[in-house]
Amino acid sequence: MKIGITCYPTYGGSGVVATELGIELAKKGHEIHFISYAIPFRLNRFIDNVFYHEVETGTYPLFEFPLYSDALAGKMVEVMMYENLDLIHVHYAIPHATSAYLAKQICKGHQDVKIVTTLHGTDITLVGLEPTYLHLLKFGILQSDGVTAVSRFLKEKTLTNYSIEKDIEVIPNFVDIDLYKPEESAAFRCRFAPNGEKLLIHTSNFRPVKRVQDAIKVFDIVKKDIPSKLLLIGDGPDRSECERLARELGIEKEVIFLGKQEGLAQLLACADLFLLPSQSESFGLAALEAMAVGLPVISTSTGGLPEVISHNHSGFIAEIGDVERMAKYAVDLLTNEKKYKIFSKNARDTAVDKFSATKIVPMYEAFYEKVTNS
Ligand code: GMT
Repeated sequence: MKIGITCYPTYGGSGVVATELGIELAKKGHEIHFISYAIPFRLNRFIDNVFYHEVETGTYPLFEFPLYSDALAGKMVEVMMYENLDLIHVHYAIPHATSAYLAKQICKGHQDVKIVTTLHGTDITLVGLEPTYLHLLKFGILQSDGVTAVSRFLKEKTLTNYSIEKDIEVIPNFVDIDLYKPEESAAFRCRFAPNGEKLLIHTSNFRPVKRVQDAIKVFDIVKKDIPSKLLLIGDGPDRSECERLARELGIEKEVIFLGKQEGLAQLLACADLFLLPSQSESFGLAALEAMAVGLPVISTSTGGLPEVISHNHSGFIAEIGDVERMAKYAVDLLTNEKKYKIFSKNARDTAVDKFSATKIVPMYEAFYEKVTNS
């Protein structure tokens, strides 16, 4: 098939999923056209069957704000027509679904391009609920030829929050299990934990919804019992506050802020435990990537996380904000080698058995077939 893919190309799970999906589909012989305002950050090399079309917003004295949705629709029209797309798959509904709808209408008569929209998270749980976007979001979903959600939780939220009657297929996120894999002697481990300390890790975009401060509070309790370090990867609005908190708690030497990093798999492989204390999380791709490396995850019970992490099996789940309990779980695992090894294996096995590209990509292909034949 000839497939267009639109996503947010910068840091963020939806862009990662969209890019990895495009790469996997290209490997299987599909022709993939990414349409976005920047090259998706995991598309950092030449890949056969993959093309990239940049959306230029341009400027004009009248336009105080860039006209991104229109520019995107315009670029979609070009790619739909000149590359003869069968389908366009947009990731994160706002504003991608409505831009795709507009492009499809313009192309009508020339060709029938199907629209698939994948709902990822705050497009449904936060941004879409704002009065400015609510009607657009609902329209974009209803006008899509096929809609998928990354978890059962997100599907239910969509149907109830927006009183929508629409078939939504749950297709979970996936991970490259050959890239994200356990490593016996992880390269940088002794750089971060030179004296054999345990290494806790968290990766995110440091938005308030991630509650990164809770990861620091959990670590502060854990380190009183166990010599350990906390590795924080990523950047965003809460970073300064997190650095301040680490200084206030007097643990700034043990909390290592690495900022944005590319070689995430290697860094995860250095660690022992992944912390994800989020306020809201429709899936938790970061947790899945950690599990694939063999890290048990300690998370909150929010959103789709319980669909990824099994409590007392591949990790532990606590209430949002219950840092004491999360710390207790962490200490429990880090002081019981036998239990830790079982959890670590369960985490890797879950990623391989339920969330590998081999399992999930064919689900998208089957969905595309269904949509194009409807
Ligand atoms: O929805 C967002 O806040 C952004 C989005 C993204 O682009 O990173 O994250 C969501 O999509 C990811 C990929 O499907 C999920 O793993 C995240 O759980 C989800 N984030 C939230 O629900 C907060």
